[in-house]
Amino acid sequence: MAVLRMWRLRPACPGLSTLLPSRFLGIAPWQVPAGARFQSTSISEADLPRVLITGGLGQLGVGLANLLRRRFGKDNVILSDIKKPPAQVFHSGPFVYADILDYKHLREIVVNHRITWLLHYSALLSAVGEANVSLARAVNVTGLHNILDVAAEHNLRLFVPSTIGAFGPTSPRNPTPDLCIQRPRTIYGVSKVHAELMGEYYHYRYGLDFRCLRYPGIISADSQPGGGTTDYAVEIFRAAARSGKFECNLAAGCRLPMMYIEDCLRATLEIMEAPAESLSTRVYNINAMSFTPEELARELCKHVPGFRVTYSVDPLRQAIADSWPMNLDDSNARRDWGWKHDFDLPELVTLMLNFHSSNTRVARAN
Ligand code: VAH
Repeated sequence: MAVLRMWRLRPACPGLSTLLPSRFLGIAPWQVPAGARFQSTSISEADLPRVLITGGLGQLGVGLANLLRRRFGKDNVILSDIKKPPAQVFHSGPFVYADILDYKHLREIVVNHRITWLLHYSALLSAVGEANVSLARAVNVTGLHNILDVAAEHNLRLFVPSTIGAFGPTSPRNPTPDLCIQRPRTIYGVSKVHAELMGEYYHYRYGLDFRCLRYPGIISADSQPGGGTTDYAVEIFRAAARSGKFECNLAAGCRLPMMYIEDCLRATLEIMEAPAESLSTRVYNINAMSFTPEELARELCKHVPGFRVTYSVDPLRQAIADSWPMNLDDSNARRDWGWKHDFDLPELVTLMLNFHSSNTRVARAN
């Protein structure tokens, strides 16, 4: 059934007549006192955000929940997904079922848990999105619309991650600035450009506190990637620790921006806590390092002598990667809210191999 978005007249401010979806039924964002500003210093109990993370069982959700729970208290951060959580996730803090395609249920969660911040990670990534375009459109576009509406209705501070995938073959690639042509060639990239534009629209039209970072490929040790084009850069470390060889599905010279997960999660918390007046825009690039598979393999060989990489290029992933930036210009983020990365390629390789080597030793011992 097509959702009929009836809009109802509500004055946003003198002279500006603004329409709101009748399904809001709630109070308009501007009628709710602006959310407390969360400084990176001590926060009073009353100012602690009540956080909901959607898509919480993906590559970033659990790590993000752990970081925010350390900052704001375990019970103030609710992880959600449509899948059952592993036991250790379930016992690490509040977890709820949340289907972003079920708008009414989303509203119930926001109201029942007194949510004030929403970090929205439900999405199909680049490669899996191309394999199921209709599902990617539903989750990444219709799901986002539900998130925007519930955030505007309840005056939430909303974070939606964007990606290097929001750029395309006609974007400048090295470096890629915050503002430039964006004509991505994947449903993932198109949906993320849509998310950026819709988030900005809701910000300027309804006062929604929307914040967005364009992530590079994120490299994590204790969580799996979600079916993207940069997944090789996660999988190669486990292979190096376990077998000493790896078959790479991108070309040896394919340069992409990458970031260690700790930098990514810290940047997300920092943008969420940044004073609104420090933000010159609502969508920022963040950058850390940029490497090719052969550069990564060379760094790995310093730790794993004899490590061998063979190449079996996946045409789909290679075509996507060839349309993406090689480096992001993140000067606006560094100027506006003090963003800076901590991990470069040598530190990344050391950290990732230490994790996988210790896990491999444990696996062999058992
Ligand atoms: C993907 N890992 O490859 C994701 C990410 C920067 C890329 O969005 O689709």
